[in-house]
Amino acid sequence: MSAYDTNNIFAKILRGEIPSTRVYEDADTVAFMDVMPQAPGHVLVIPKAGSRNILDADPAVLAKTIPVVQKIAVAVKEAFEADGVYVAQFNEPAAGQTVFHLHFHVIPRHESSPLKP
Ligand code: DGP
Repeated sequence: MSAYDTNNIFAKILRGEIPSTRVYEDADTVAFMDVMPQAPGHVLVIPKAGSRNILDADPAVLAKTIPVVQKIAVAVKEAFEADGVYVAQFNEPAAGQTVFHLHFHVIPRHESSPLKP
């Protein structure tokens, strides 16, 4: 596994070098809208601490990030009047990861447009 690259897109978003639509921020975590949403309301939750993905993440960072994932999931479910919320997280290219800063996808889902298997 490669080392964490401080020039990844999400690190640039954290530093304010690339614009983003932030919907949440605290001392350790940021959430912003995905520019390629899989559904309206698709939010990405990232820790400010740099790790490539969950495989090299500090468990203490994960412990601070997951409650924010929950908070965002509850918020998008309400805001988008969703029937459910999809939470996903990919690690390494073989698993579909394209941006190499740990992130969680939070996507509201509706019965009228269920996820395809
Ligand atoms: P993943 O496959 O899990 O690594 O997903 C990366 C996500 O990041 C993908 O849904 C698109 C999103 N994304 C890529 N570039 C940008 C960007 O510059 N800004 C924002 N807000 N999202 C981005």
